[in-house]
Amino acid sequence: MKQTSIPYMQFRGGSSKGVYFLASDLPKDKTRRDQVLLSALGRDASQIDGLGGATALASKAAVISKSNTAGVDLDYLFVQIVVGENRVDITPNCGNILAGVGPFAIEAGLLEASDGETKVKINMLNSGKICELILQTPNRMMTYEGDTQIDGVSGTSAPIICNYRDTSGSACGSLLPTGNVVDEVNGIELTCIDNGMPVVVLRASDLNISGYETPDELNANDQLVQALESIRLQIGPKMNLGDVEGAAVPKICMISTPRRGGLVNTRTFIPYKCHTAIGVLGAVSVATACILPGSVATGLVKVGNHQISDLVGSKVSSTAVSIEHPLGAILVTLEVDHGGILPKIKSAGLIRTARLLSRGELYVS
Ligand code: NQM
Repeated sequence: MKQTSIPYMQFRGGSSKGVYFLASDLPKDKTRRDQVLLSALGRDASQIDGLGGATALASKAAVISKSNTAGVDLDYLFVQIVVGENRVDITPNCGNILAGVGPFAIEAGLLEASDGETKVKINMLNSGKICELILQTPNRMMTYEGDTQIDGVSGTSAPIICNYRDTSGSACGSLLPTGNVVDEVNGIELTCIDNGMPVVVLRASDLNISGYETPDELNANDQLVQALESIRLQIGPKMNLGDVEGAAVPKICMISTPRRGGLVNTRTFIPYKCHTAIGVLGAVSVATACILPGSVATGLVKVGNHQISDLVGSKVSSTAVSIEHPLGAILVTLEVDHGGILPKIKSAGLIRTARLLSRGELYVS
């Protein structure tokens, strides 16, 4: 079989792993591009014939180019290779893979690094939203070494600061895609939100679980998995996502009271298996749901440490909230404008790390 080689790099981005390409190294035609990505990562559930890791978190690709948009450095398309289904999904974005986009651009010579720190503005093509990354670049070189630890990744690395601007309605068109703060499906109350990632937030106790189970325990709970999928299929079209059977969104997040001083505790299905932690933009959306007056989080979130209640009535304020997940927590800094009827998240900041794992020629048939 004749093979074609394509330059690539593989990065750990946050708590995910992906294969990164220059857009100019892939076919322009979208159908052919997707076929190349499927061959590159693997078409079947084992992904034995590609670089994918046979889990949703390691079956991801990024396609990157210089941006033509004024004031923006890069365009980034996130591609989820749906494990075992021989197809891709470009509806959702991925904030973990995004963390590797700046390092990739420097390594690939698309961007020049400054001495010390380099700021990179990225247009996220999946949502049309902007994120600014701040990278550590001593002596104008990308460095991966540092003291920052993120839950879900062993060891420490250089921090990558990710500042998302106005992420609301990234895939659904509005922050509250159903038009309601609370909806009900199968007798269960939900808050459907899209602040960077479409997520259905519901109380773990309403599904007869504690919310502190391990992801493996939840994945093995057939009754729960079926209940979540039934809710997702019914609410997906009402979130402007059309028929969501087989789709990567909406994610579905079960919340409970925090146990480690955070804002809330989470278990998130992404959407067919429980995340070992939580996605970046998923966490931003869940944090937003938790500070919406009247959401399903009312009474569950721990405002004490974070003074969320102090924000109400103020104009713009910045607050750091910690979202607990199975492997620890993720800290999200929200800049909130409380001037309107609903709080508006002006920006969300997070710290991630990334590491170049390999680079070279990837062969596809
Ligand atoms: O929400 C998992 C991940 C993600 C996506 C997912 C992500 C995000 O952990 O921005 O990062 O929810 O599918 O990489």
